[in-house]
Amino acid sequence: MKTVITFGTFDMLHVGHIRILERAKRLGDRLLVGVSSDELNFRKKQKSAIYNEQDRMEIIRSIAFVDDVFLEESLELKGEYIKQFSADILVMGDDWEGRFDMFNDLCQVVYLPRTLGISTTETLEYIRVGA
Ligand code: C2G
Repeated sequence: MKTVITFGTFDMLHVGHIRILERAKRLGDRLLVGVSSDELNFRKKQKSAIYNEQDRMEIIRSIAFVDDVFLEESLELKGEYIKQFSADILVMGDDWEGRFDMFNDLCQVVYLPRTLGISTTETLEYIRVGA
């Protein structure tokens, strides 16, 4: 039984999010998703997510190939989460390429290519100012 773990904000869920979760699940048997807390998200991006952490977790939990969801409270706790959930593989988007290589001694670290042409930031910008 191989456990895959991944992390993200997953605000305003879009197909890029779905595709990375689907590919992550295919690498193992069980997919756990750490959804970043509102506080962590604000610290990381200096702006609030549109959907709060409870709603973002509820949405991710409802995805058929997601087995469980937990709140990611700090970027620095990744190693603890990997150990706590006995994860075999850490999956991150390639926008984080190289940033989590230090966890290679705890589990396999895999960076998957992002889906091009879609992001929550660009969608919000489009809604705000138009094309
Ligand atoms: N993603 C993707 N394609 C996109 C947009 C996002 O594959 N077009 C992936 C990202 O690479 C990430 C996941 O979807 O792996 C979640 O993306 P975000 O919500 O932007 O999460 P992020 O802010 O990168 O949070 O601890 C790490 C952070 O919590 C990751």
